[in-house]
Amino acid sequence: MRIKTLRLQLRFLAPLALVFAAVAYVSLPLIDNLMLRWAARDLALRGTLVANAMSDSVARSLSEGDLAGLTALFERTATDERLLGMALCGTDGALLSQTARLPESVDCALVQTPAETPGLLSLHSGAVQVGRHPIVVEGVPLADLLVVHDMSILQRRSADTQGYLLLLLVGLGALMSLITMVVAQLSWRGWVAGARAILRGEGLIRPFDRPVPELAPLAEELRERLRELEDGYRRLQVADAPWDPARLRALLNTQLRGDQVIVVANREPYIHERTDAGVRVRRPASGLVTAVEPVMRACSGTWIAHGSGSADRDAVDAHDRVSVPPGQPEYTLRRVWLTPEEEQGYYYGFANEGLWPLCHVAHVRPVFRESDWRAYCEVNARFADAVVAEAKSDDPIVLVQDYHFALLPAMVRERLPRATIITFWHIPWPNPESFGICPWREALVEGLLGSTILGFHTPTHGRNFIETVDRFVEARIEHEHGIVRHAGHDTLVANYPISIRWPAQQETAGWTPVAEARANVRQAHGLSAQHRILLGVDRFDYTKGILERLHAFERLLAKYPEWVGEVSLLQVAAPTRSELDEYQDFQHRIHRVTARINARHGRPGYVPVILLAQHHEPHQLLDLYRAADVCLVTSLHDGMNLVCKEFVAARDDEQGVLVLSRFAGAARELAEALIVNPYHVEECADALHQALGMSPDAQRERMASLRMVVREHNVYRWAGRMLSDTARLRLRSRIEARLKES
Ligand code: GDG
Repeated sequence: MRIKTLRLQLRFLAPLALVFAAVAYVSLPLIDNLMLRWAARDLALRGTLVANAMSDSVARSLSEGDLAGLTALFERTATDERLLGMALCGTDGALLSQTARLPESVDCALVQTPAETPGLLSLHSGAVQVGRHPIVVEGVPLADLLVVHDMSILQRRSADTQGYLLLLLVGLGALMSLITMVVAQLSWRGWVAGARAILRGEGLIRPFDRPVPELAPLAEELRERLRELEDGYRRLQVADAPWDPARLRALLNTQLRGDQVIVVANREPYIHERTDAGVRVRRPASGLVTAVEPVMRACSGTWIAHGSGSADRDAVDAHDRVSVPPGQPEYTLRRVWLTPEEEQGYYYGFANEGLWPLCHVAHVRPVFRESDWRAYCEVNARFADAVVAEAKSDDPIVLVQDYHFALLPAMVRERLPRATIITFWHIPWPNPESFGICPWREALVEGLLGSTILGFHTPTHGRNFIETVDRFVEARIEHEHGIVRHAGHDTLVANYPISIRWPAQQETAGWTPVAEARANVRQAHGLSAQHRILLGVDRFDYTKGILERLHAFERLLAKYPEWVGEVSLLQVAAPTRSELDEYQDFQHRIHRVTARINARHGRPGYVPVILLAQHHEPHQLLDLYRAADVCLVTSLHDGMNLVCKEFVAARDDEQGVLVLSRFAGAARELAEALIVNPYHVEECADALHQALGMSPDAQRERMASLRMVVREHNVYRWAGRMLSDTARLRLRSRIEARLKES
């Protein structure tokens, strides 16, 4: 830092010194010349005075013919060290008298030379000056008095003066440079401190930060401009070119070139299971995995997850790593092992019995146990260890996924302060009143504030989070820009609606044609070719509104009996968290209600509700989506919901109707769906009736519009927007670091 400052100052001082040298070079001879001329004029005047004073004596001596007395007078007068001698010349040029020391070069012939300066005849070799002074008595010129001055004294003085002047100029220059340096140093420090404070988002108004008052208005202006630029940049992103894997890869290879990406998620994307037929690799039913996997493929990073499969340990190397996808490796999966107790406390307990119902506000009471909380803290710390171990530099990009890791961002931030931590909260964030019932609300919020970016699906969830921060922790909030400053660190709270991978053309070319899929699915369930299918695909979770869906369907059959025997509800309910009582109770209840509806409206050859409570392979789901007439998404509260987007993507025939809960994040984007309140049974039954009766043209119109939205708002856009913001913030912190260095 010191060397840089010195170099900077030298760069500034060198030209200043040059300017001073030039001034001295030009001005000294001029000053010298001027002073000589002044001195010559002075001497001429002095000569005139001497001549005037002597004119009477000269006249008398001449009239008396006393030339000897005149010479004696001249000798006395010429004792002055500056007078070299005197001579008296007649008007005819004859020498009448002279002092002994008169230089040889001076004689009365000079009297004939015309004078340029009155009284001044000439300067001889620069060393003497001769003054000619006529002696006039009563108007009659009698003679000319030559007074010879010694100029060498003047030249010596001039040299002395030059020396003093030079010294003065050097002294002045040095003084000015010193003052300039001090002023520059002070203002540079002030500017740097000011700029740093602005970039840190502190502004210049922190009382403990030595404010620079003169910079305050400028700082405000600067910050405002920066924010406007950033906002404009983000707005531009909304309307720009479509996102696809190539664009995402380009972003990673250019703006984030060489930066390591580490994902932390509870769920692993590939589970190795031991079966009778050997080890089998299973893909979990998870919206998160569906969304994050394509990003990892594009950037070849490391995914850290809980190794939950029975054959997981057999598949990893000595560092608990395995390359995935199996057979065509594109990125690394790093498994973290948990004991059954840890899994029980952290995953089933705190995350799924506590945070899940707390954030979904789905009328299931959250359970908070001290032991679960302890396990949650310990497991978060374990995963933070894994992140630090996997990091190849001190500033990796860490993508933290979901409510299982609320404490991890602050833990990683503490050990890798320069890391860019992007946390995505896949579920809703409730209002502060609801969140406030959690005994560890402050710790959770502070943990999340270790993130560089905290992402939610919708602006409402983000706003709820900021209000929660406002209510429970000490932080400075810039509402307009979604920035929270806590513990000297900024977190950008923003919304990034998640989505799915839009299928490529070569992929859709391999799909079973719709007519064939319709026929296959109907045949598999013993339904006639014309039978209508309402489809539900969910994890078997109480937040998904499966019970409300059954009630709506039951109401449809009661209110519009023409559909009885014509339409069935085919519900896929993938097993999930079945270890928990709440889930077991819920799943039993669904089975009971299903049985009741089937008993009430079913008849031989007609099963109103077909409940498929088992895991399905992705290609099976695809066939179901393509075979359905209506897809039902009736979540009571859902961060986004990917099933509705998968349904839309599957319908390249532009047929099929989507009925969508207004409480799913997806309802914000998919306005062409039939939007319903799942708690309103009558409204839902009417929507089902409307969907079943919708003409193919009306279906096409809505589906085409929905497809356009999902194609554009795909998962690459979700990741791309987050990573673009990441790149922007990393650039910003690099500039900030450079400023700190200077
Ligand atoms: C969370 C948020 C948010 C379902 N059954 C099977 C199966 N699935 C797949 C679906 C879909 C995924 O699971 C479910 O995604 P969702 O988005 O509906 O919901 P969550 O799992 O609750 O996910 C949610 C999501 O995170 C992403 O941020 O949208 O709001 O709650 O992809 O197709 N997949 C397979 N077999 C099944 O039986 N293979």
